[in-house]
Amino acid sequence: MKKSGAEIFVESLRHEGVKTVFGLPGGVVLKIFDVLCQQKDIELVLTRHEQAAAHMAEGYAKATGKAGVVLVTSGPGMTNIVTGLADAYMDSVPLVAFTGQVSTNLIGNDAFQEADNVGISRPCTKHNVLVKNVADLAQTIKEAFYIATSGRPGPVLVDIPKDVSTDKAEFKYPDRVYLRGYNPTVTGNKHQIRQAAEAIMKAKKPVIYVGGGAIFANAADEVRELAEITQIPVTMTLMGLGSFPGTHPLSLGMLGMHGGYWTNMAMHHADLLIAVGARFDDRVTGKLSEFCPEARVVHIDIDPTSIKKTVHAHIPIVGDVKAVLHQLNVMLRSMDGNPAEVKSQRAAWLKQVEQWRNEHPLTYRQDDRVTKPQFVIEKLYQLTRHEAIVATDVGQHQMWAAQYFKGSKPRTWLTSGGLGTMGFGFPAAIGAQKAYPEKLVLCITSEGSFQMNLQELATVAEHKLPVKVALLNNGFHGMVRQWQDLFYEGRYSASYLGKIPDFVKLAEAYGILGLRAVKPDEVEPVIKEALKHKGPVLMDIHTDPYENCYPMIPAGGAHHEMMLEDPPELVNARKGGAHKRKVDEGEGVLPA
Ligand SMILES: Cc1ncc(C[n+]2csc(CCOP(=O)(O)OP(=O)(O)O)c2C)c(N)n1
Repeated sequence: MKKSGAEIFVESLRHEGVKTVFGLPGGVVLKIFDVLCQQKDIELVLTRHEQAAAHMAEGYAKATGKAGVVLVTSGPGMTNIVTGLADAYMDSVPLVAFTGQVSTNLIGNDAFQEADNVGISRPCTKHNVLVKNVADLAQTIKEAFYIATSGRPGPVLVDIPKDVSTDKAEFKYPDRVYLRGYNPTVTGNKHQIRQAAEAIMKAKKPVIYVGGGAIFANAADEVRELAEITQIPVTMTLMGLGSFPGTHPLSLGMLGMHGGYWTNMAMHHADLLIAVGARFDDRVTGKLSEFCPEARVVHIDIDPTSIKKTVHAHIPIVGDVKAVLHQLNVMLRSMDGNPAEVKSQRAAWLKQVEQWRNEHPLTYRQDDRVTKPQFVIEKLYQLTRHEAIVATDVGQHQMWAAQYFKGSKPRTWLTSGGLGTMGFGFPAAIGAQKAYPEKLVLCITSEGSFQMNLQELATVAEHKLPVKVALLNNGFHGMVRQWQDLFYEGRYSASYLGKIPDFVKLAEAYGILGLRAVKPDEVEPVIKEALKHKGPVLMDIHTDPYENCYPMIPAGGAHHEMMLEDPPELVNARKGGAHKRKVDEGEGVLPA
């Protein structure tokens, strides 16, 4: 029996095991929404803004490893997901976005709510396609899921014209995909893996540098095995956090612009860098010409175009990170049966790293008047017993969370790395909570980012999703204010957020619990109460408006050129300069 395009759509999603779709309806997708509401296998989460639907799907995908699914209408529905697509593209998140399109006979006519969805999304999708005939729909959906989740994952957009959703065709879901020219390499080249193993055995000061690719490849066990058998310390990118336990003695935590002093020093002095599913982003490398000046580089990545893109790889290995690390570990074990010997070889290097860590650990000064943001993150970390899935927004709070929330498991750290999208955190947390209703999901955000998608308070309320939002309220676009203090003589151009809503009342307006902590001694009781509460909670936690995030590699600086605290000019300026005036005028000082 023939089925309509809308029925084929739903059947195809069923075949892909899709349980949740995030979206918002409109004229050209009404038929699809109509079929969706008449079945029970796939739940539709109605979001209040399409951008949030895309970030929810990202959160879902990052937490589960499965493709997140988005369904929106043509025109503004599609343009509203562009940020989510670009975000997913930069962070290699598997996403399948279905967009409605005007009927095929109207395409190109500037029809009502027409947009060139394929053209607009081309630079920010791994693949995109306009379905012109209902007979192609099932095959296209099969390919979309395959492309989104295989190789280096990424977003795929499928554009479905209105008539394609209503036309009928025989339905048969394909059981395999063959795409000429798309065949990701899985197994690594043995010769290159042997070279890498030999380099590791010779190295005196090696560092393993892990990116988000290790998480998508489910390679955490292999990373740990590599580190432990070779006793090589491990640093992670912002996207790689969780791929190696942050509390492990060999963990160096995050590297790069706001990485640890000891971490960046280890990078600067390393003689061998083993890059695993990482892409040498500029926030990681700092000044390229002085990046790891003494190191030979082994670069393992599924995406050949990532290799040698910015940093020369002496030993490039293309392949699935999990498969390659397994091969490498087997080879290393066969080369060296005595880990204790390796340990003694590494002792001097590990001692040096420890010395750097002791010289300049992460620090902040908490008094009993103003709450330091780092203190809040530490409290959240302790009181959630390190068990939470954490989604963050973008800004200072994100960097402090990366520094102080030492994740131990992959897929429990959801953040926007490549695009740095404010507004990502709250919907991403909702997506993760939808995937794991029973788990503790925490959103660490700040008033700037939160206000970019706060309408989704309605979604958590409606679906009774118990997301705990910790909003570190410093009254500023804090990261912007930090740069203005450091590099623009304290001229706070558009960083001060004058009119901030009463977040407790806002939460209550949506029917959820709102809590406030103004003083440091109120922080712990508020977090405890939030964690005890069964439903969603919005915690408005007032933090020091003028705290800066360190260490920091200033733009254009190298790993060994970190700023560790406010420079004297800033301290002095705060006493009498422009910065002081801003404080005197009451800017950024939150009401008690
Ligand atoms: C959508 C978007 N717009 C602008 C920026 C630039 N930006 C980066 S951090 C930041 C301030 C973030 O403020 P807030 O969310 O309050 O976090 P805080 O730095 O105070 O912790 C801005 C505006 C961005 N990253 N994303």
